[in-house]
Amino acid sequence: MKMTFRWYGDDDKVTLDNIRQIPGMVGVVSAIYDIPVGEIWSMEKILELKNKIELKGLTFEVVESVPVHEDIKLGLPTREKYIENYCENIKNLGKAGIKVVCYNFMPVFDWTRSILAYELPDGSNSLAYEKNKVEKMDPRSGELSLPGWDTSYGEGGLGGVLDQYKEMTTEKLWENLTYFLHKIIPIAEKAGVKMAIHPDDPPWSIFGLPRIIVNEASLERVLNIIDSPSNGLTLCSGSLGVACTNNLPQIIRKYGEKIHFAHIRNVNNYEEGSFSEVAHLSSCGSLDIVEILKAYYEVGFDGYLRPDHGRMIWNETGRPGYGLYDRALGATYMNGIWETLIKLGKGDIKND
Ligand code: CS2
Ligand code: MN
Repeated sequence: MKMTFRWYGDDDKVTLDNIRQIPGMVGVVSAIYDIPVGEIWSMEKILELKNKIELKGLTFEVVESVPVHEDIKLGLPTREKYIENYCENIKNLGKAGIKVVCYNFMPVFDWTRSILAYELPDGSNSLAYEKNKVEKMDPRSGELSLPGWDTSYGEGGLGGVLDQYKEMTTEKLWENLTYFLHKIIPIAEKAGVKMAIHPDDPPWSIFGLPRIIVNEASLERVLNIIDSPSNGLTLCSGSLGVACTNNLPQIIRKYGEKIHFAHIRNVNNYEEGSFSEVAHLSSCGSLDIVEILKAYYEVGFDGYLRPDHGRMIWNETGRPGYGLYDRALGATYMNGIWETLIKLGKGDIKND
């Protein structure tokens, strides 16, 4: 397991100097943020980012994310150009030594929450999703815009994109994903890059838009589209874990070799469909993080792992879900579990 940390580049309040001081941190997960979705990331920009990270003694081997242009998800004729550009990006990233590219196939919106600073009993705050509130929201009203979203909606604005999705069905979206994968996976194989699809967050349809990467059956389906080491998964415990029917340790044991990137986030599921994000410690939420890491250990996971969203604690302010302190605590907690699993496995710690 290689412990990594997400970094949003020079605009991030969390610095590379902060990150390198987290014990056991080996690498940074990042992306180029100032190039519009669908355009080509130049070799120059990629190498500049890589050098910046490596100068601090950290590796840069995972990109999260190379966003997929809406025209590809919509299956429009214009997708050809965007798929070509996507392939160029994969080639360039491969040349720069990137091993894993994370992406998602969610129509229009990335992760969705109803509140960015939900107060937890200990006075910290985190992202939360209140089913009743989301159901009443009108995405066209503009009342909702979350930091993870790309809001460059093109000429027709957000309303225009939503209109384009009016006829979209779950099956059609699967067809468009299949088409995309048939084009990009052979390129990724040649480039030595492993593609890793991130599950939909939350894993159910919102605002009438279909969502397809939601459970074990969808992971099976995506992997069956093309059997290749380059067609793999980002397994996000927090995204899948808000649906109580998703058994994470079971999924990890089943698809272990296809999981290239692990996101560990804990969530507190109140009622089906409403949750808040919490500290990584198992007892703080609904997920058993030890069981999850044990499953990774048992399948011999040697991919990349990162603490996913954390709370805001100790008066920190910044990008919701992506502060320094709580994610650093999460990484340290997980490193402790991992060290214990290794020592138990080697017989260095006796159970009696
Ligand atoms: C989120 C997403 O769960 C997460 O990691 O913060 O923004 C995620 O990075 C994208 O959906 C991956 O493409
Ligand atoms: Mn995630």
